[in-house]
Amino acid sequence: MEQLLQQIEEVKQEMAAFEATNNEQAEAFRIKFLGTKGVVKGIMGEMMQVPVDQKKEFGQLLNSFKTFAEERYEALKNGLQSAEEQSGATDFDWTLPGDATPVGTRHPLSLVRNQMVSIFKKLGFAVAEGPEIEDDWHNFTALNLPEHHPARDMQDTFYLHKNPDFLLRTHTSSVQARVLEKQKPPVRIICPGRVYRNETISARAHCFFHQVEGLYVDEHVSFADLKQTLYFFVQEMFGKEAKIRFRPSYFPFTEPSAEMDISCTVCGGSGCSLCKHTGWVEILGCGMVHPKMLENFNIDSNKFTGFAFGMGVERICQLKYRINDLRLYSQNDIRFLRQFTGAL
Ligand code: 2NM
Repeated sequence: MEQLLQQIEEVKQEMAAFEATNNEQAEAFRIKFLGTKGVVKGIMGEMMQVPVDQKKEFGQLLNSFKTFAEERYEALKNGLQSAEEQSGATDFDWTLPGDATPVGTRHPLSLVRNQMVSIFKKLGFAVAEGPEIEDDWHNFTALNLPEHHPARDMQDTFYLHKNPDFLLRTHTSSVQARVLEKQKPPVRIICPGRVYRNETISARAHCFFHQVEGLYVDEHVSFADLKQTLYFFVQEMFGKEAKIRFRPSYFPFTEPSAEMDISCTVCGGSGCSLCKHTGWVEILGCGMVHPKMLENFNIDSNKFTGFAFGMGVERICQLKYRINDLRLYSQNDIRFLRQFTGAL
């Protein structure tokens, strides 16, 4: 037993004196002392010779010996690491470019909607949002849509089966109704959002699309203000060369009402297939807010006037990027979406 104790002491001293200046030397320590045929294993094997009454004491001694060897090995490795850090000598090339994190691209409708919003913000419009599931009052009645107006038809509107007083909003005017309920004029808002109509899906129609509607109510708001606001929008969106024209139209919530065209974005007005050789393409509907609608919100229509407009984000996007099929917006075809990398 004495001999074994002495051997352990010697090995400990040898381990303590062991120096490693590189990985190979540390590995040599591991193989010599901790390897499967190493010194520590060998001494552990001596346990067999130990008399039964001393086994417990010796077992503890051998365990602490093994721990000593393991700790010494860890210390050698750590010493190498910190020496490496201090000298800066690593085999990692810090000049390599980083691994790029793959990111998606913004959806073209988001890009165009964001641009529309930022243009109207320059004119002092605030953004208002509201629910996509609406009630009849906010989507139709409050907006002066008469009881038997075709827009209310089951064919055009998605009603909730269980309670047909609820529906999927057919325009974001419902949000404007909610704002007028709470806020006294002056009101100057735009409402971007998704709207739903019961249409058969094709290249030119979808059961949902996106709108940006605007509303401005104050004293002395005129049709001239409407024209100038929309002209500013068109020049910012399509460039200074873009021209506009108004055609009389009809909407239940505005009187008078108009549709606005811009000079064709493809041919500039000389005539092509996009504008069907008219030189003009329609982009939005607008008008002066109907006095009956103002009165629905207890706004004195002798004191206050307002203008409103509504346009489709898909339509603006189509003209900007020459997209010819509405279904592309919702198919999530990566080949389509990737084309908008870096746009705007
Ligand atoms: C349009 C055309 C004309 C419109 C009306 C309103 C409001 F606030 F009075 F409810 N918002 N948007 C409007 C007017 C929308 O879209 C073709």
